[in-house]
Amino acid sequence: SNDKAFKVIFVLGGPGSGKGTQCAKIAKHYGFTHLSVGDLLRAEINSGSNNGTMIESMINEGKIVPSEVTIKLLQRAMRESGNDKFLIDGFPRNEENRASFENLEKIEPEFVLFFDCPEEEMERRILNRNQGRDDDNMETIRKRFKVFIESTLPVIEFYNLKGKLYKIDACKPADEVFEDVKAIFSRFRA
Ligand code: UP5
Ligand code: MG
Repeated sequence: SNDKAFKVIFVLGGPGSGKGTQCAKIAKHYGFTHLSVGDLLRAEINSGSNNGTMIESMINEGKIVPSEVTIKLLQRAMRESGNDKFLIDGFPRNEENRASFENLEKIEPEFVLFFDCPEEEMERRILNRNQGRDDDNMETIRKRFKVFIESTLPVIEFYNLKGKLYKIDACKPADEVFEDVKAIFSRFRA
């Protein structure tokens, strides 16, 4: 837990919906620290950590890594950033992630962005990305889509019912998507 008044925004959306792309723009424009939990997990694999092999096999199966692991990585990154406002990209991915983060950190998100994009477009984007990600193959992509629908959509619906969800059409060009993002952030400027 923490005693500082951290501001957290969760950024959700299917695989390849453009979370990372939009978070980079938001971070730059509004001074948030962008924490992609997928990137933190990949860094953990590359660091040769004890958990590396487990994390790697879960990512290759499109499965959700237990929140004991992801929340520790998030806590460390938040502490090391020195910032007090965070875009948490790709987390919480299931109900267990959501409840654990809330219980441990005693933080609720300010709001939640949902980048909504059809699967055909997400698939096209992932297959064109060419960044050498081990999970960017058709077999794993299908598993990632399935896990998103089964586990992450219910979290998105949870925040929708709380009135905290902002759904954005992510199918447009990235700059147009960012215009819609800015319209949402402008309502929350203190
Ligand atoms: N692109 C972006 N926006 C575009 C636009 N508007 N028009 C056209 N092209 C656009 O974008 C994907 C590609 O599309 C890029 O080439 C981009 O240029 C282009 P990107 O911004 O990278 O999309 P993003 O949503 O970030 O896609 P990503 O593949 O990173 O999403 P995933 O949710 O699949 O991946 P993540 O890294 O978050 O997680 C990977 C795995 O880690 C998970 O499957 C899971 O196994 C594990 N994980 C956990 O277990 N727990 C966690 O909490 C998080 C991850
Ligand atoms: Mg990403």
